[in-house]
Amino acid sequence: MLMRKVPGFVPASPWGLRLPQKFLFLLFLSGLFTLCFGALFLLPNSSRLKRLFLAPRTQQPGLEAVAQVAGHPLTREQESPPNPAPAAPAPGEDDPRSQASPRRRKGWLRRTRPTGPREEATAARGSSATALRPQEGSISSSFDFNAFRSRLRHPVLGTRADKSKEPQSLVQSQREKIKEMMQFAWQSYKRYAMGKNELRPLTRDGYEGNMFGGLSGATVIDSLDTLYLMELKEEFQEAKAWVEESFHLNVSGEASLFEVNIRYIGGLLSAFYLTGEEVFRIKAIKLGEKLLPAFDTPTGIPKGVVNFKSGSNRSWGWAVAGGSSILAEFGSLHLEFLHLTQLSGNQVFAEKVRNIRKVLRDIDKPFGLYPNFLSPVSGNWMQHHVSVGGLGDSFYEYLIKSWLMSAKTDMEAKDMYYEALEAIETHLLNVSPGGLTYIAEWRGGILDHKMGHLACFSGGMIALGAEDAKEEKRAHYRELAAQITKTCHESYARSDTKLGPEAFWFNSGREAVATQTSESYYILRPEVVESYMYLWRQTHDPIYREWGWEVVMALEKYCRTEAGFSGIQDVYSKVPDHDNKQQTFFLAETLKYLYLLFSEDDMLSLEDWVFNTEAHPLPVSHPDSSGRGGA
Ligand code: DMJ
Repeated sequence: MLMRKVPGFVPASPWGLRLPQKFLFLLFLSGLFTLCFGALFLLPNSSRLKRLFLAPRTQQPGLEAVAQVAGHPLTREQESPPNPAPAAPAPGEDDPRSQASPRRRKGWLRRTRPTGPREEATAARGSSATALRPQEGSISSSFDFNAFRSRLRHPVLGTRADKSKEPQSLVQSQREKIKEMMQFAWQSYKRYAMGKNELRPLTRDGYEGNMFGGLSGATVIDSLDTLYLMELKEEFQEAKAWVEESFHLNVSGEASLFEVNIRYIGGLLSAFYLTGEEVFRIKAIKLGEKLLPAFDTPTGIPKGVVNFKSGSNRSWGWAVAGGSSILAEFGSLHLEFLHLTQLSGNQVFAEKVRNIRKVLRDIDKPFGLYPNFLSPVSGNWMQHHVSVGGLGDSFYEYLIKSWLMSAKTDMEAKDMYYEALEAIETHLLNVSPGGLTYIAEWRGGILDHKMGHLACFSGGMIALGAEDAKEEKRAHYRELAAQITKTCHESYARSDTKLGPEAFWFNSGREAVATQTSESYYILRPEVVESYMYLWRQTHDPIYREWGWEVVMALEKYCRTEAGFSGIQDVYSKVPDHDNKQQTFFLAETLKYLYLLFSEDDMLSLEDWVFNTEAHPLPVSHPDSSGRGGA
């Protein structure tokens, strides 16, 4: 139909609307659109829609990284974990339980020596992009993995040329035996407890414990580098796949700052430095951020327990009426936290441990000794109990290792270590009537003539530090290290099982033996074989391999069960009463140190690596050709 123009007549639209009506209609439509769009932001968990609409802005990786570096470590997991169950997916994550478990990534050793930045970038994209969840995959780093690897003095796994005098076939078969033990420990764990923190070999199930704040898989993370080192390739891939797919940080329990640091962060950092796989770096940093609330105290000395949900902290109830932080705990963060800063670019980690160092350097020390309990509120010692065993041990270890890890530039750590060692020698060191050298415990000037199994790491530590002592002290420290290690061996040799008790005394004619049944247990601890390993590397005296082999035999005889290794209740009984626990440090430390004891010196050379207190290797910060340190 033809519409004829009639003056003064405004034609209606096809819907019969006139211009003012049209205008009103359009206004209404645009209002409706604005309302709907705005509502997207009010919907719960609208992040996916936001991403859809705002992709170019919110997905800039740089922005997130800036927030991290600026010391705003709030992660989504920290903000409000919606589900404390560790196996549940994080918000926005796909449920890994619904995915087929991919068996993949052959050729694992290829990544150990990336040939160039392009290969590294490709590998990082290829392996990690699939592995990392959206919110976990975006911590940028200026860390140059290839440059770091090129600064190492030795191939990571050594050149396989054992220079010892023993017949190669013997050493090789001993090493193979230890590898078989690791394989058995891992496979038993995998079969009965995969993803749980520890295996209970008698009941053939898993155990979570209460130290890790709801985090799972402590055995997996503690095992990664040992599996890698022993070239248990398939097992390493299983462990790595579990980290990629099932290691969730959205947990909300209470965790031990110390244990999470030495086992999880240490394990992840080592796995990263050994493989260059991004998944380990990212998860280590994210987990490090979750530990930061522990440091919110007036002195900056962290409390022992951090609540992953609320971000609150507290001291252990047993630590001097709940008011103290423990020397070995807050004193054993330095190595890992410096590496967290190196790998994240976030200075906050290094600042935290530098502050701890400052507090400890400046405080008055009774007779030059460091007591085990310090108030995180006042910064004063809370009790004059000094020990190189439990509660104190790894603080001393981290001083000498900080010096070594800094490529011998951290003079403060060096000075503090040798001063502390002098004080220990003057006030705690003793020789028993039977001629055994031991380090006693000190309670306000009174000595307990006992050594804990934990204190037996000190032989290795003193050996490690001997070389950099004043010249006139070097031989003395080497001898002291050998004597202490011999005493610890005696504590093994004097038991019926040839395994050592938790604590042994030097009283009333009985030496290097436990005096109470409550101290007669052995829980697969590493400290004695740790010292054998350091002493072997320093002296090549075959006695250390002999002693190490005695331990292997005893472990096989008394601790091996059908479904894994277990601690025993009484080292003085030939009928083993198993404690039903395969400790994570058995795989991280005991078996690793035994394996290294029967390996050539340049496998994880001490020129390139320091071991954290859970035996996770962390690299020395060798300077580059321009003289700049790697860390
Ligand atoms: C490990 O977790 C570490 O070695 C820590 O420093 C002390 N004790 C256990 C093993 O005995």
